[in-house]
Amino acid sequence: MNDEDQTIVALATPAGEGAIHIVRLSGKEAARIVAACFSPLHPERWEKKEGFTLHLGMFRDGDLEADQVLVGKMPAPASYTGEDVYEINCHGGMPVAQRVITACRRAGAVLAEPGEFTLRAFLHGKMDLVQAEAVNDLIRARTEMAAGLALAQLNGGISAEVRETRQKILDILAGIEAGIDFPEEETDPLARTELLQRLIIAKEHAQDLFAGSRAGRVIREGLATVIAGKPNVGKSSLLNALLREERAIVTDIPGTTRDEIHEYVVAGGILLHLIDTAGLRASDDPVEKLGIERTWKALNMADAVLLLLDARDARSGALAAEERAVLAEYAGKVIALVNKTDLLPPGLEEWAVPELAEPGVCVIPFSVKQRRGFEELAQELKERVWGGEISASGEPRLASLRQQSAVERTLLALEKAEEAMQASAPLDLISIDIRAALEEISQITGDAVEDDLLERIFTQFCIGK
Ligand SMILES: Nc1nc2c(ncn2[C@@H]2O[C@H](COP(=O)(O)OP(=O)(O)O)[C@@H](O)[C@H]2O)c(=O)[nH]1
Ligand SMILES: [Mg+2]
Repeated sequence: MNDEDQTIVALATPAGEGAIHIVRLSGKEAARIVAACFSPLHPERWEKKEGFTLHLGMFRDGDLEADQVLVGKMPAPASYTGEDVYEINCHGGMPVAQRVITACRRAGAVLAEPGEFTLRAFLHGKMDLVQAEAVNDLIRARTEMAAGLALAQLNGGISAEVRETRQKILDILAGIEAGIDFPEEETDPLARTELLQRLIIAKEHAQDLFAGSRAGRVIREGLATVIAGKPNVGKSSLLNALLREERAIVTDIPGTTRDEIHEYVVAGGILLHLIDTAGLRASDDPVEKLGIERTWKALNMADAVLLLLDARDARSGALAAEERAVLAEYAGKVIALVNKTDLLPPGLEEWAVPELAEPGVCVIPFSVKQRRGFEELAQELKERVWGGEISASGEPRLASLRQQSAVERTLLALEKAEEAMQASAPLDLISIDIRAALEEISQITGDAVEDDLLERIFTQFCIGK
């Protein structure tokens, strides 16, 4: 990232041709740079120095007329970044935008790095880290729901909840430190009971945040849904049917799909991140073997596994070792789709396979060919994600992996502290866990962060944001 003293400039609109382009400028020198390049049509209005106004005029790069532009003026500290910000609306061709940017650079601005405007907003206290991430999520949202969630985060509701939990942890820490400083209280059982109660309340708050973040991640990133099964059971056919396009190659030759295919689709209001995989079987083909290794890795990472079985095998009880292994190892994530039921003699639908009859395994009779079972599948996925109903998209929750991991680590530290407290451990030992919880939760909103974390977050942004 650039030095904070520097004034940054970037194209805020997508590169290409359109009605207008917007060039953004932010920093200490922004006013001077614009003054050097911009000749307003109505100088008397421009000179009034009123913020949040638009001014027509000519933008110049030295003697060259760069473009006729509309300049938006947003002075510090009420601007997006908290610095003086100017937005130059120019005509929407790349050479025109390029001229405006060049003019700004010649007058002293430097090109912004991805996310640098939002980083400055964070550094100037205009928003916390959850809100900053929400800006990027809003831009990248693939579904209405994801956009709704990002907007809810941007409004700061979830940040307030995180801060409330953080405050509770701080209070406990203060209570414990008092106990350490005044050892007569250390032995006071009343004080310990009180601390334990407060600890349990803080833990419950963290639990709620964590539970919410799971659904949040699904909304934001999609439910990682791996389609697995033996070669030729119809995995790629299912992917194509869900996408309603011929995305993956489907043949009756076993072992056609060797590499993973990733696609996104909305089913039952849920964003599915679909992963079609190489069929599971013992193979001597080195390429297919690599593919199969990837399948197992994908299964480990999956939120849900659609295990496709061939209805004819499922009736005869002849499951392959690989199918049994998936059922056994990923029982909690598996939805068994017994495919090609169209090939069964009519009226035959009980599954002879004991593993499939076990409670907890969801089995759906299916036929990609006849589009049978898709409704039931969507219903089951909804059930798993929301417990049946789609929750209001506007409800604020944590969502990114970063936020989810931090709240999980907070929770673990609080659980450890609770255990230690129950076991009557000395207060100074317990305080170590409470401190760890405090550090973790402070990372979420950015009340305490390391620079490399900021770097990691903001480099994922677009330039100009
Ligand atoms: N009869 C019938 N054939 C199917 C069904 N689903 C897939 N197939 C066929 O099964 C063969 C293998 O399908 P494919 O999707 O390539 O299987 P994959 O190896 O698991 O990806 C193809 O010839 C498909 O047309 C189904 O529901 N019924
Ligand atoms: Mg395939």
